[in-house]
Amino acid sequence: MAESPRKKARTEPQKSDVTVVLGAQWGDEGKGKVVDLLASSVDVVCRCQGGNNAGHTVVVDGVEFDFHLLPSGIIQQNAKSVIGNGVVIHLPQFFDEIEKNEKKGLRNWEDRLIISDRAHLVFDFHQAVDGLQEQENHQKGQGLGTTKKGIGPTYSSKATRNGIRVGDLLGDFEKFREKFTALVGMYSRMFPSLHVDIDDELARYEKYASKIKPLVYDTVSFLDKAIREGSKVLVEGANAAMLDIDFGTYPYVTSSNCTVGGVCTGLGISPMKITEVIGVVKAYTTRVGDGPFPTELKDNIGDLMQERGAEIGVTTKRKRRCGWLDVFLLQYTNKINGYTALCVTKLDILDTLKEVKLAVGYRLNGKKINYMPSTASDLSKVECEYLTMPGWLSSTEDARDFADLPDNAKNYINKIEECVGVPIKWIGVGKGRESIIKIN
Ligand code: 2SA
Ligand code: GDP
Ligand code: MG
Repeated sequence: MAESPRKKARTEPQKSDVTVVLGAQWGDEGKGKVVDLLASSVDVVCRCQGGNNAGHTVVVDGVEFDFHLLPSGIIQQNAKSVIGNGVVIHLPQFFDEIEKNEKKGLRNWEDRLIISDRAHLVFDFHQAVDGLQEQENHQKGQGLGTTKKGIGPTYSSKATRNGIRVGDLLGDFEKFREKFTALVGMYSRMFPSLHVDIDDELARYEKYASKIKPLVYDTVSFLDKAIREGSKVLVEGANAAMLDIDFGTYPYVTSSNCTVGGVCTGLGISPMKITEVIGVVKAYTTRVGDGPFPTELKDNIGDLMQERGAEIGVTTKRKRRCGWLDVFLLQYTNKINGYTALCVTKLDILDTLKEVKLAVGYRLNGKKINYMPSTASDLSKVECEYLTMPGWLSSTEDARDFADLPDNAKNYINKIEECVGVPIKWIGVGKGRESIIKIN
């Protein structure tokens, strides 16, 4: 007797192939490079949250591409790129980014890129408000050090339900005009110094509407179909776990969920479909912007990391703060993200250090703690317990196999793996696509 379709549906799990790449620290771990590496064998690459605050670098044949809103996989001819509903889009800067990358050789992107009709729009006034809020906060000594890309104000508009989505721009333009005018009105009341030329902006957006129309899709159905048909999907997280609006160092965070939950809400895919979660870990720690940073080094070792690592913000050109690798923090972000593998990047930057340190525990008010403090004030008081290991004082740049690494570098990697309890599958030893060790 033939099996009943109901029983079949219950007993046969749907196969899927969805790999997620997430920042495990405070961002800039090298996610762009990891996505580029994996994208050569996938069918779809997606961005699920954040906006053009992100800066993801990919170096191909000596040419450096920096992506902000575009998924880093856009340079792969074989894959479709998706900007999901959880992303916030500033259209003028989106088109600038495309133009800039076209000059570097990006071709036929329009055949490969689709954008969710549910994604929210960032307007110039959101960016202006971001700047004004930062200015006010700085005066009170409470600046967050945002990128001023309008991320916080746009996600606020989304949460207060008067945000404007891509679909609104493509629908009845009169309704768009009404919503836009109402939103400007609200912000002008809050910030009297804000000036918006509404007619000018609307004329600009009427043009953007026709430019963007061919790219806009119901990405939920697109991804559902792709996954059902067996496509390999890669999701590129932006920012990182410690900048997550819920789990990061609030309020010194961005305004989206940069942990694994943001993948489901930002693309409309079930958690059951996610098959791999790759945590990208820089071999030391960096943070750009304000907020607590327990392993920060304000000495010549921190300067060395900043200089050798060229630790400069891809979006704002700010110097990144640097410090030792914090495995206590990685254990925390692993609780949230459930990494199936780690990629450790920028090991080469530590090549010249006599000794290297790992923060393996936290003390608060003299007592050992086994949790990540939820307040910025407690986290700023934490004292780290360090494990000191000898450095390797030789170049790792040409290593392409784990066996090629100096013993002390192997020990460092093994210790990270042991402390976090997740296999390290890749080690970055240079900027270029080829500068990576794969561990099977
Ligand atoms: P925002 O602009 O509201 O998201 O800022 C809030 C906090 O989030 C931090 N943030 C970042 N941290 C690391 N990298 C980011 N992208 C750029 C890069 C940053 C840059 O790749 O280098 O160029 O400065 C990024 N975006 C946001 C931000 O510093 C605030 O602490
Ligand atoms: P993302 O935001 O996580 O994509 O990272 P960013 O692009 O903001 O910053 C990472 C920087 O490190 C970029 O300049 C990369 O080119 C560079 N990078 C990535 N992996 C490595 C590595 O293994 N070694 C070195 N030296 N640089 C790397
Ligand atoms: Mg970055």
